[in-house]
Amino acid sequence: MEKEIKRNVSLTGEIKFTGLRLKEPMQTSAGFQGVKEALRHSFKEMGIVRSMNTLSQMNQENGFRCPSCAWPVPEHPSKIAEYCENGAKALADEATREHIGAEFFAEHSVEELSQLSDFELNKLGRIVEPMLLKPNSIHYEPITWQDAFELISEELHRLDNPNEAIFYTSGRSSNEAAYLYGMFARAFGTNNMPDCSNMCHESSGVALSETLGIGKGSVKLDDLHGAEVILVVGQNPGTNHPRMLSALEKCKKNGGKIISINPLAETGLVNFKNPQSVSDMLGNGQPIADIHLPVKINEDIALAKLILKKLVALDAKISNVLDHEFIVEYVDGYDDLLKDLERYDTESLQQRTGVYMRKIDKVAELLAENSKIVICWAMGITQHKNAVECIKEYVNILLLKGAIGKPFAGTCPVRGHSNVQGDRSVGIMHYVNKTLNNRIQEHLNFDPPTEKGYDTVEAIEAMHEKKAKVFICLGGNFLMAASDTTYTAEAIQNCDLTVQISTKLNRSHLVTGKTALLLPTFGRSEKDEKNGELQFLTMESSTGKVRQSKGLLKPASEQIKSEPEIISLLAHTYFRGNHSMNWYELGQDYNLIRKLIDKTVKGFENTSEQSKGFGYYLPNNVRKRDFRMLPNGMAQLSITSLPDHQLKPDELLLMTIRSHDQFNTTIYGLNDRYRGIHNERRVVFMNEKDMTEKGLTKLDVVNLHSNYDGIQRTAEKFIVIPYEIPKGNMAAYFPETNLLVPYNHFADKSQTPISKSIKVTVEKVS
Ligand SMILES: Nc1nc2c(c(=O)[nH]1)N[C@H]1C(S)=C(S)[C@@H](COP(=O)(O)OP(=O)(O)OC[C@H]3O[C@@H](n4cnc5c(=O)[nH]c(N)nc54)[C@H](O)[C@@H]3O)O[C@H]1N2
Ligand SMILES: Nc1nc2c(c(=O)[nH]1)N[C@H]1C(S)=C(S)[C@@H](COP(=O)(O)OP(=O)(O)OC[C@H]3O[C@@H](n4cnc5c(=O)[nH]c(N)nc54)[C@H](O)[C@@H]3O)O[C@H]1N2
Ligand SMILES: [Mo]
Repeated sequence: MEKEIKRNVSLTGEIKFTGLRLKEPMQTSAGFQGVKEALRHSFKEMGIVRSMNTLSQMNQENGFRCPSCAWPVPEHPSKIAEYCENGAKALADEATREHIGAEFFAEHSVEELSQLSDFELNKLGRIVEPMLLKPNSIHYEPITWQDAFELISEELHRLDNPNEAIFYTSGRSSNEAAYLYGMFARAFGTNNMPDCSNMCHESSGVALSETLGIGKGSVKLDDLHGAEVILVVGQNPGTNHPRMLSALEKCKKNGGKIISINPLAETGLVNFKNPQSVSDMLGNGQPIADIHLPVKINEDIALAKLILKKLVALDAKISNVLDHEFIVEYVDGYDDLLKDLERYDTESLQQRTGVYMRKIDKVAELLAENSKIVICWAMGITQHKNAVECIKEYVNILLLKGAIGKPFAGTCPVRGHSNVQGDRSVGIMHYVNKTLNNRIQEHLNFDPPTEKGYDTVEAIEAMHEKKAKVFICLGGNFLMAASDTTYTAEAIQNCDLTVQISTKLNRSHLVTGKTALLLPTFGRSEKDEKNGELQFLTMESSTGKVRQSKGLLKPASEQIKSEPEIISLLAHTYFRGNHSMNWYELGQDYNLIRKLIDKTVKGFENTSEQSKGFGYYLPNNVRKRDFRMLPNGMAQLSITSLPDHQLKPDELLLMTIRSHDQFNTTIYGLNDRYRGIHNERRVVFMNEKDMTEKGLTKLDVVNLHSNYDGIQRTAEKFIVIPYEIPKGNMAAYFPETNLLVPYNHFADKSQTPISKSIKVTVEKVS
């Protein structure tokens, strides 16, 4: 046994300012500037010819799916550009010509690399060969693929119990890779499959399952185009789902109204220039949001209750404000809801929201007059203690309006990672799905485990308590994505073996278990050939459509392998032929994987064929007003309560948000140009009144502290930026602020960390 050492690795990199330049927040998004920015990134990373050829294939019929967000592609994508600035950045990021391998790691230890910032780490480039970090070393060294598989399999065989292993998935993996991975975890004997959804839309899954019977959204892209009113709640589409703005614009052109509900007036919702429309690019852009409600952080329940009360009051005066026919036939809990709403008085609800009553009245009127209503939401709603109730309260609005299961109306949880929804569909989940388990028994001929596994929070706790010893990650950057960076680091470092199947270097590769493996894999844009046959993969969009993706670029190195092949070879090595599935052949021909998906996963059918062209929709009962999945066969109205944060006098609520130049923990650049921030990430946005109360002035430097259960957590050195944000609220970027999020505070029922409402105090340091 090799002697192990304690590595002196940094969780933050050296904390330094990079040279803030402030400008006015921007009034319009995208347009020429967006395209220019996109091309600037692509050319720098990929070279001009390679960029143009590759971008022209992104999201086109026979091309590859954008690796950025999960927004659906229209049936007739624009030939000019069916991508956005941030999609192009995501592509440039994975298709970079910078590479790192054995020589690089021999020169730089993990201790030294950990001093770099996340931005600097990502810039180093693609990992091009498998690497091993031994227990007594601070340098990664090369290892052959077969030796890597043998090492993992040996560690897995050594465990006393399969539940001592954890299999994490980030949402960029294809359906094929995720399916194989999920089936391998089950065949190995565990449901320990935390995934990025746990930190993301888990709250949506729970709330929608409990109210409507299926944990996914119900709208298709065309529904947004024809909606009369769209609410965009807790979401920043200008940065995180830019192609969604085209759908909102189309809705407006068709006469629809857009309402934004967000503590911040995010650029893009205010004004938008469509890069696909030449006339727009020359003009001033379109104002997207007709009404913006600057709700205080986590006061959405108060706001939605107020809207509901107003709708009920209007219904008493005017006919057809609420859809009584729909309610009688399909909805449970109407009388109870009405009785409960009477308990709240209008003025105190309004005060909590911080929004002018006349603006709320306008929204209530719009909702009263129209019935084709779509509600879109993202992390501003899902990452609070009461996230599930928040979503249910918005579903209440849709149910009273009968805006479910008919054209141009419904739920639209806007998913994050480009295939996070697909990964769930094909079996990445920590809970037990009985239907799936029965089909596994029938078609894959093995008995899957029947005990619930760990989600993200439970996985961290289990590793911390040394109940889990092997941690395998299919993509992602678990250390920086999860809450409570210090605690999570301790947890990971307790493991005997950590394995990262990744494209680019991140901090989860440096803060590791005693032994660590780095297994480099293909990006979405790369050509995947097996035995002379060009392979394709499939993904599911936010609206439940399954489509093919075919990469076209030469892979970053001959020594990297595709995700499905890596998993198939690992399983093949682990089982050595003693299993009902032929793992080896599955990694050589992905059609074989799709055949198994079709057999075992509900709704998938003839996927190799049907996913061609513009793909096919998975069935969705809510679209047919079929609520038989629910206990009494009815959609459920919910009674929720108002949050009580019990803020101490000096505490403010902090939301951790994304800048315009990042994809989750991958930092592409240091600008957040829509918010007027250039060349700096260590900033905190504050209301000027809060600044005055705390004796702070613009550009002061502060430390942020959170205090939960008697434990003080600190994130150091942020520059104070006065900003239009409700009083009592602050915003700063993740992952720098994840140090502040206590691992054991999360949403009820979904266990999603409270990343959008952290109680924080501010300490001036200079
Ligand atoms: N370019 C780019 N695209 C991405 C990503 C990325 O990092 N970069 N990440 C992808 C992923 S995984 C995801 S999940 C999505 C995330 O997409 P978003 O959810 O848009 O991302 P966030 O930056 O977390 O923004 C949350 C928004 O909610 C608002 N908000 C915060 N708290 C509240 C609240 O209490 N109530 C209301 N009404 N609003 C609130 C914030 O002001 C902010 O506008 O984007 C995906 N797409
Ligand atoms: N405080 C705070 N924390 C948050 C959030 C927040 O809003 N606030 N948001 C949460 C959300 S919504 C999410 S989804 C999670 C994200 O959590 P993760 O999905 O774990 O994190 P990412 O930053 O998306 O992962 C980036 C890494 O994935 C790898 N990668 C990229 N492309 C590929 C690929 O094609 N294959 C493989 N195998 N690897 C690849 C690269 O090595 C890259 O460094 O973070 C969560 N954490
Ligand atoms: Mo996400």
